[in-house]
Amino acid sequence: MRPSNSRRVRQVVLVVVAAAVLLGVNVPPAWSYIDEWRHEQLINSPDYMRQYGHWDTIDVPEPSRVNAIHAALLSSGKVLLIAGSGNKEDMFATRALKSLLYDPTTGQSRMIPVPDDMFCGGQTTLPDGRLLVAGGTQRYERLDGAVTNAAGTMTVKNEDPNAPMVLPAGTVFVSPTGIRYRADAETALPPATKAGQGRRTQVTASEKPVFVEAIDAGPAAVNENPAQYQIEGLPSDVARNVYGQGQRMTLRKQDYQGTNKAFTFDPVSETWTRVSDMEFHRWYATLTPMSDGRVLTTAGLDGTGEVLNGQTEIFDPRTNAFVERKDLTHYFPTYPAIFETDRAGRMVYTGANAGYGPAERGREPGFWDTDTGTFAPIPGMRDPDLLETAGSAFVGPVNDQRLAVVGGGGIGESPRSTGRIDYLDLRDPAPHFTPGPTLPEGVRYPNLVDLPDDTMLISGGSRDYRGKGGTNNHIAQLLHPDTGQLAPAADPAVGRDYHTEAILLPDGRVLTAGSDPLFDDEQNLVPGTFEQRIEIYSPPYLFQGARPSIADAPPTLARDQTATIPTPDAGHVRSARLIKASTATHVTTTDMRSVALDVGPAANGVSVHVPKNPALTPPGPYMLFLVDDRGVPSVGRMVSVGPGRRALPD
Ligand SMILES: [Cu+2]
Repeated sequence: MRPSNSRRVRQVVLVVVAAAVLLGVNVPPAWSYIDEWRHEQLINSPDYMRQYGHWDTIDVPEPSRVNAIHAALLSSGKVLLIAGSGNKEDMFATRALKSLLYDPTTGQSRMIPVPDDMFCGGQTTLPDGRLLVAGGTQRYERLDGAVTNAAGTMTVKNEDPNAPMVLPAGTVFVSPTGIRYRADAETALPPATKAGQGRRTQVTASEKPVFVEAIDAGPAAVNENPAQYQIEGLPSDVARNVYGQGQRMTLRKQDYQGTNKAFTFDPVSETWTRVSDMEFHRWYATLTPMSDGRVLTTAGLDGTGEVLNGQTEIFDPRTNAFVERKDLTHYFPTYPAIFETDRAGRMVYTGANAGYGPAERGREPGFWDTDTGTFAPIPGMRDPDLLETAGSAFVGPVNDQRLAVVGGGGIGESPRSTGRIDYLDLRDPAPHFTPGPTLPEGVRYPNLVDLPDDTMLISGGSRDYRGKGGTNNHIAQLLHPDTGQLAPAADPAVGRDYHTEAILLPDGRVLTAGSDPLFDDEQNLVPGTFEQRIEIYSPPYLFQGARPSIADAPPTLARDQTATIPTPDAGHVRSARLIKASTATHVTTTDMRSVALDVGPAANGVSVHVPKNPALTPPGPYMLFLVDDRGVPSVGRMVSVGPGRRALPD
């Protein structure tokens, strides 16, 4: 293995210090100065940057600092960093909910309030370029010992087959002994369902869970037994049909709760719009774009803090609504890494996930067929118990159908992590994981970014849970898909553990943001500070001299279309890539993909051909890159690709 950058620097410094000792210079005070000076000299030298690239730290001015939990590249070329409450309960309480629009070409930024707490929601880009964010935080967790009022899940039932029922947030449920509990969210119940005829008619009540909390503090409101609860204020004829069933009301730890709200962000008007609610409340949901333009919505914690039991729904951008798919019931932990394969409707779950769920359920990687609902496990993963907080992504062009699973850690607050990289070749007749290289350090929360030269940047992360014990990995690597091997990249200055993200910019650089350490010191005594600096990586290809250029590009490209791309550098262009404008959060970047286009000659430029298979190119905004014979990419041009197999209107 090659020495890390810091080791290379130390070697240089050793030589300098040895010389200083010979000359009788006072070494100890000189050491740190020489070390730092030599380091700066080295990492800013042209030779170094040509080989390892370069990082630039951006200290965003105070009014524009956010706790970046989510990042998305928009079709405008700007980056939206979403904080919501930013994992700060005081911000949640005062509804100081933020997003920051950052323009990487000018460095300008603008704060845009968000209409609800999108902290830890799911996200993806829609075919028309809007960003969809679904779910987020309805309520912060309460740890053991911090719970003052007994609380629990109320299953609200509606036995009336003729009328839906909406119970507003704040609805009060009364126990058989007269204790009052208040619901923290609205409950919308459809009518009950009827089956059969006449006297054989069977009515099945509709039901929805809602979290309720005793109005009075103290143990008197604890009730460990199931009971039926009346709803305060309902007329008696309605109360016959609508009531609550509580399992137990306790003072135990309460997990985060998800919202059912969903919003889109329009990159043109730069405004948020509420769309229809999800069928389920979700915190830590995964949104996977599908080849037909719809969005598969899976997993999360529900409105009572429980892991969803496999309920799946699909968002349709034509109706702006979610519809449950009752036939899709596979159980996943939160933020499961689910990608669409090159067969429309056939999903692959790499086993990577982030957050919540039992050790024994939903952890196994597999193919999930959304046409049949079946799930087929994929064997061969190394360190299968270290997949929480792992990263996964298509590596190289998506046409090659090869995924990499990178790093990860044990479940929950486990100190264990791995540097394992395993590959999965979906083209194999019997797909199975095969061993790839190992990172120099174990890593949770690695940021993975596909670059236009087909390498993948792996950066950031920490060895222990949320950077505990000062374990942030200050290293970066470039994974080469042709050899399957790693090469060291320059070291980032900023450490990034939990709540971090990275995305490719149209100019070929990579923006990294966020990091939410549990502690700021190695002794784990000082509470952690959210990292608000942005750091941008310029890969080695930006230090090789002139870049090929794109003189013009069509605003849209269709599947199976051949288009001429005018360029003065046609003689040197070797490849063309469409890289999807992706979103990133919690190691779950399900919409990142690079599509290889066939390149041919054309007058005053090159011709490019878009693959016919829609499952390779889900509709939406992409960056078009021309790449020359040295692996140097042009600046990316934003183009819209689509529509899917079920055509979407303009
Ligand atoms: Cu989170």
